[in-house]
Amino acid sequence: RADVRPGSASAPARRRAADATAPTTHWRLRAWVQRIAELTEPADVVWVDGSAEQKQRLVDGMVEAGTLVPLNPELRPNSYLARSDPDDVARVEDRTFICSLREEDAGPTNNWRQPTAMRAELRGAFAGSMRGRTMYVVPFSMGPLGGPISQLGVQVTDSPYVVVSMQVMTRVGTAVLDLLGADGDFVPAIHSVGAPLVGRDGEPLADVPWPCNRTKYIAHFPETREIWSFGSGYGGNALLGKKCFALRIASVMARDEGWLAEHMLVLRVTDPAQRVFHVAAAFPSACGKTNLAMLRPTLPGWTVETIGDDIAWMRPGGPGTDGRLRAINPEAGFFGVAPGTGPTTNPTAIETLRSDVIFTNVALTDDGDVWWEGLTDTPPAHLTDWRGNDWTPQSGTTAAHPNSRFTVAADRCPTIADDWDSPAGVPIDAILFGGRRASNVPLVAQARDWAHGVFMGATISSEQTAAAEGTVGALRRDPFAMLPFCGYNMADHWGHWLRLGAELESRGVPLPAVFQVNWFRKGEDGRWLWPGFGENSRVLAWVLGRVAGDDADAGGVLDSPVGLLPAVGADPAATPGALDLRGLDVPAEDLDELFRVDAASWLAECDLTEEFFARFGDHLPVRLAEELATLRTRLGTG
Ligand code: GTP
Ligand code: SPV
Ligand code: MN
Repeated sequence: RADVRPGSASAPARRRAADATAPTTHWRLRAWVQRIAELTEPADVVWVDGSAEQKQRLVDGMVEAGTLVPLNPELRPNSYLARSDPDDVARVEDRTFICSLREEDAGPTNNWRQPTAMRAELRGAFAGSMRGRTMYVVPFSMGPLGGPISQLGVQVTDSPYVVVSMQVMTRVGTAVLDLLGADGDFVPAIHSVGAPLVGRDGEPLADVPWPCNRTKYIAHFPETREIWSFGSGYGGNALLGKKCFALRIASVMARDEGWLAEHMLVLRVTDPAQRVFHVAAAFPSACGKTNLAMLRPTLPGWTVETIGDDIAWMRPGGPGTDGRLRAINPEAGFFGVAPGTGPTTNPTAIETLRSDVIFTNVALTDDGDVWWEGLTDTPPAHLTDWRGNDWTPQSGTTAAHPNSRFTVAADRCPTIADDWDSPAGVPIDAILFGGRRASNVPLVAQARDWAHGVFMGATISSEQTAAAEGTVGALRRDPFAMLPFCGYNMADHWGHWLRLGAELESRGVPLPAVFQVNWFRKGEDGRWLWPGFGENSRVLAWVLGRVAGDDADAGGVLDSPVGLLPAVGADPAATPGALDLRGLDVPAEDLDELFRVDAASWLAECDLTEEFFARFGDHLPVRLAEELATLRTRLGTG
């Protein structure tokens, strides 16, 4: 603990004090920590060693401060509830900035700020922002320690909630400093909740259980690979290893170095013949990644193991391998959506959440456990809601916030693969792109080739969810499910995918097969047409049958304008390539509707795609304009 109390020290003295306890010889890291301490003026500086003891001290302190409510240890051992400020409940996309040197490198879908101007603004916000608080220094690894696909970062933060969450979500502590050695590279990530406890004139300011600031900045400097986050303590705004590093900064690294950083789950499927496949899937926020990653197949004989639920880093295998794309999960925990998670929808998650969980913004039961919409069919008669108010089923509000979440270590998950943290990753056989679409998009369609697959990814649109501030339900383009997460020009991202595919193909390396899926199509009466969840195993089975080539020339596959569709209604035993619907109770007309391709609606969508593509000017890869033309031709015009 280094004492750097305000008023007690001049700037150089404060610097020296910040450095006094640094457990590393890494001079750049030490100098950076000193500079941030000088700017933010914390009362002291604590290096996070990753130990259980230090973590427990932080948890105890948060319980004392009212930030964490301990849950009933008999019902939910070693678990806590945090209630955030009601204005700090989700990612803030309109306050998320990509500060590349050139505006066109951020592209039309990111908020760009000129880096020098943004630095000046940030300095103003961060000046003295940690006064009276402890600044924690959190060295972390995204991916297994020392792995060939992994990357290191150091986050400073004045939020103990963030420190403890980072310890669940990433690998944190002294082992990372050992890897950094005296001069290793790391991504610097500065975080402050922006709520000092001492005013500019030295007057004390009151603390609250969830400090934050009305003004927020989630700023990224792609060229210098820095992250500055101010004003929020929530999720992707504050746990900087996650979206800020593992997607926005890592996507830039990946572009420069020939790999991929994607908003994707990764899972392993074993079929009844014991064949093993790996699938990566990109769905926008709150559109089903965690659920698919933890899927319990309803099809007999199939098993699914979880590797990751939110982010995948994929690289072509190096010398001595088959060269295929291999994926790791760079995280070490799940920050999952609570509402909708129940024993019938996601029993695996329910088991994962038995103990050792931090819940945020769910409801509290009278016996000290948690509840959220969808956990049980019938809500308890009385709850304390996510704002801390009395709640009954008559209240007319949700008891849990729609973006309430659980934070839990990956190894608590009963379906986690034994080798989920293998540094070399797993070879990817299939890639799925999905979204939340009440109409138009079929349950599943296969891309005819890689470029068509990239087109599918580039044209995803999805109804907006509560994972970010904004209008829930509004349809928007979310290419690759990366709209809020791509650290550079989105069209260049498509170009990067096309180039990587072409390069692998030219080396004779098999590419993953690409599919579009949609679990969320609705009937005219507004109900889901597809039961989803465990039944999605039927779609996985079809996808992997395609990958394995089981249906060659069997006629079970239909060549539609939007991609290859499974035959529906045929006997899958007699017709390989047909969708296996045995034992499923979905009316035939619903199945027809699930796969109906309405040419007029699709042509209207093509017009919107053309407008969307036009925003990217000459960054748009020609190949994607060609794919759009092909789609129009297949739909019957052009
Ligand atoms: P982020 O963590 O925000 O990236 O979300 P995610 O993509 O991991 O989504 P998640 O699996 O948490 O699901 C979000 C919501 O969609 C939850 O309320 C789920 O219950 C619901 N959901 C997931 N899969 C399905 C499905 O197959 N059908 C239906 N109807 N709902 C689903
Ligand atoms: C998402 O919004 O995609 C999430 C939650 O996974 S957050 O960590 O807040 O980004
Ligand atoms: Mn996500």
